[in-house]
Amino acid sequence: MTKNEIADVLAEIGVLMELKGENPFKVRAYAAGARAIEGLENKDFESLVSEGKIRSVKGIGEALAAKIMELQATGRLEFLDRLKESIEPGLVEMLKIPGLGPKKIAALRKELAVTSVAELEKACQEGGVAGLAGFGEKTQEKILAGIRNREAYSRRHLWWSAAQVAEPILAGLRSIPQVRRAESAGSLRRGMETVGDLDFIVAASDVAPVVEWFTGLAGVTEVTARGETKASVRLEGGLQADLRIVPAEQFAFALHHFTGSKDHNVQMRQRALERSLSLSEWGLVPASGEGTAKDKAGRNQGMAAADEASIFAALGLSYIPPELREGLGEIEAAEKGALPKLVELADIRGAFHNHTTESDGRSTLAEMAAAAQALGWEYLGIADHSKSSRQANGLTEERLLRQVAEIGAVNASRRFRTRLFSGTECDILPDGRLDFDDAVLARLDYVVASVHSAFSQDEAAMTSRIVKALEHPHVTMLGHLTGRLLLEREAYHVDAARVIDAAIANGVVVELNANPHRLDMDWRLWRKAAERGLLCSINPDAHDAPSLGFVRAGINSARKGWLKREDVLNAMPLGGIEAWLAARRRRP
Ligand code: DGT
Ligand code: CA
Ligand code: CA
Ligand code: ZN
Repeated sequence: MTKNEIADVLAEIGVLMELKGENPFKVRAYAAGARAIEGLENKDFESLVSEGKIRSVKGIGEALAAKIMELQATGRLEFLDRLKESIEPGLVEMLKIPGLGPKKIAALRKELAVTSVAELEKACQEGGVAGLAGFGEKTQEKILAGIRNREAYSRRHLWWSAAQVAEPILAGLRSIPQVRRAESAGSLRRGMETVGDLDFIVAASDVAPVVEWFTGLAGVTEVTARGETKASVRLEGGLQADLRIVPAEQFAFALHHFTGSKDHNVQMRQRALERSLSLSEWGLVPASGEGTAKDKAGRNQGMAAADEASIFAALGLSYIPPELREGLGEIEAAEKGALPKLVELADIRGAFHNHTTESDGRSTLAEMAAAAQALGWEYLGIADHSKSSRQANGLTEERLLRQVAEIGAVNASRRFRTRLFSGTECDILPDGRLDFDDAVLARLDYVVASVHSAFSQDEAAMTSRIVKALEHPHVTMLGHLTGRLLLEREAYHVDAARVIDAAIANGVVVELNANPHRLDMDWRLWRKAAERGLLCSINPDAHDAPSLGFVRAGINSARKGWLKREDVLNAMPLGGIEAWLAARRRRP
């Protein structure tokens, strides 16, 4: 097991023990132990373990050391298995309800004897939760809302996790000898932030082996449909996948149809009708059908299309990338040849919102820099949390300035080809002030300002709080505009239009947080905002080195928001960025 996987297990033990209401000192020891090993470089961790010296790390006692060794050696932990068996699964499920931590759940179990989400819902409806110490009416309402949202959330999946499931299936389909072409379609291909189900379109010379392979996939828990040319399966984790197999000459039409969106398809079909043509998943044929050749199945023989571009061309349109197919004006733009040249992953030259082990990240500064260099990035901005974010181990002024010095030294050493910038993810305090003084902020290359507290403020208070921060001369960009966590937590109340106005007026960049759980600011707001001059920074908000790759999810949303390379700050080369940051700091 890797260092971070082991840290996850220790943290999980801490949560489960707290859930059981066990000794707070023991609970804290596991949380602290997890943090302590996260703070080590991978190679140091590995040598400490192999030399049996992990106890020498501050915060790792005898009991933890033994567990770490067992995990490292066997990849399992008997203690954890037994701990899990001793807890009702319903209690663990409750952890996913916003506002419910292990402590509160333990109290609910003790006072009301609830052990399942259904029992908890009933207790809330009967008003029993509001009466408990530390709960109250508001918390009770929030729990109920959380339980209701959970049902809607459970029907969809994050794009990122869906893509991870889809990729090996697609590769597998393509490796079947009878398969000529295979693509994923649907919302996954359109780069939607969440995905209902997977859609695969396959052109094959023989259908049976493809259906056989697909329904027999490892991870299939149920075959929900099996037909001559299609199949649907449910996969572990609840994701459903649809497969459609078509003759090669229909492939482009089927791919276009099942990519959607529905609105886009309706408009495309309408456009075809205006040209006396009929567009469907089968093909493009004369609408009337009078006097046209028929195929073996009696359908009108239509045009051939080797690819989707030919379908668009047949309707007088330039090629519309899948991300734009939402029925939001892409067809009109394609008709005029006015589609934007969308930003691409390869345009990204660096990123600004990233954490290290100094706050709540799990990779050190050097590990982050090495990962950025491996991606070929010209620069990497470090923006650890600020002091008010205590839950995230936010930096004090002293620690921040020490980090600035360290970053300066790393840059001077030329150890990495990637240039590091020192920043902060500075809390916007509930009254709109920043968490650091001007004198400290002035020492940084840039400042990301974010809301991490007082989420329940009303819209007016939250909006003026954020606007006030944007008016601060040291603020370079706004972090995650709404604080939403996709399929987990609703956005806080904020007037996005007013915030966008303020950002434009003050020359502040707004982040497109590319963490797959956030994708915030939402793509639906970007097109208009960018047209009005708002600059976007696609920020992975990485808490470990591999998560720099989250920019890929951010690119999906940026493209859905019609953004071009010029709209994206971190598509600028290093020289441009240095000049831009310097100009930004000189501004009155
Ligand atoms: P999802 O799965 O909810 O995230 O969203 P999609 O877009 O993947 O929807 P899905 O899987 O139900 O269907 C895939 C595509 O097939 C959809 O985007 C458009 C097309 N499609 C499905 N049903 C209809 C329909 O009733 N009318 C039209 N015009 N297109 C449809
Ligand atoms: Ca779908
Ligand atoms: Ca589907
Ligand atoms: Zn943040």
